[in-house]
Amino acid sequence: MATEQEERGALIVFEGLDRSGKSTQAKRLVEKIINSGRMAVLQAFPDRQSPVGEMIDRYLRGEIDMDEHALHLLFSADRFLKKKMIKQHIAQGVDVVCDRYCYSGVSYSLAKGLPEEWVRVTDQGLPKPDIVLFFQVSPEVAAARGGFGNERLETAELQAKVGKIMPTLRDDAFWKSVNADGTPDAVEKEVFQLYKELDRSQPLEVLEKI
Ligand code: DGP
Repeated sequence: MATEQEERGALIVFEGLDRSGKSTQAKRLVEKIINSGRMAVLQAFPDRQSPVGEMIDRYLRGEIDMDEHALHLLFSADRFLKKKMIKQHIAQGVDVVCDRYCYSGVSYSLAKGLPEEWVRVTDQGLPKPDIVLFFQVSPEVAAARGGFGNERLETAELQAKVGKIMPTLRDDAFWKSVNADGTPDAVEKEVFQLYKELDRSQPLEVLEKI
């Protein structure tokens, strides 16, 4: 009798603006996957607990200053340092759910005025997401969800720029828009429906262009 081939895990990325609800929904998805009998892990970027992420965290909280190019590379390095973990989990059938990925990296750095060609290459070679769930929230709903936090990049001006840039990175082959204006339960349902439609029949790919 032929042995049953185990399905690989999937790489699922949540992207969107601050206050779009993506962190809450990324956590909910992991719980829902686990409750449905699969294994899943959550990976937030930046990973503020890692040595590289700790430097980013200190910058974001205003404790240290940093050259913008160096900061961009640290964000990319933070993601590359998780490449092995992501690939191993996926090979073992574990889904990896990322709260932000390289699309935040490119959008924020472009919003700050770094050179486009350079910004777009530093994450090439990362595992390619099977799906990017792009959280779209209307300005009115975002405003009703409260003010920005106190961190360095949480200004209305920068967020507005990021909001214009991020949708331009869209790749219709694997980006899906999520209406993030809905109730948490409605958004959770929409996300899980998209999750269930994932195609795991091909091997995990490498991100060759952003
Ligand atoms: P979060 O922990 O999700 O609130 O993200 C921290 C802040 O860092 C947030 O303002 C967005 C920003 N950010 C996330 N990823 C990147 C990145 O790769 N590059 C840059 N420049 N900023 C990022």
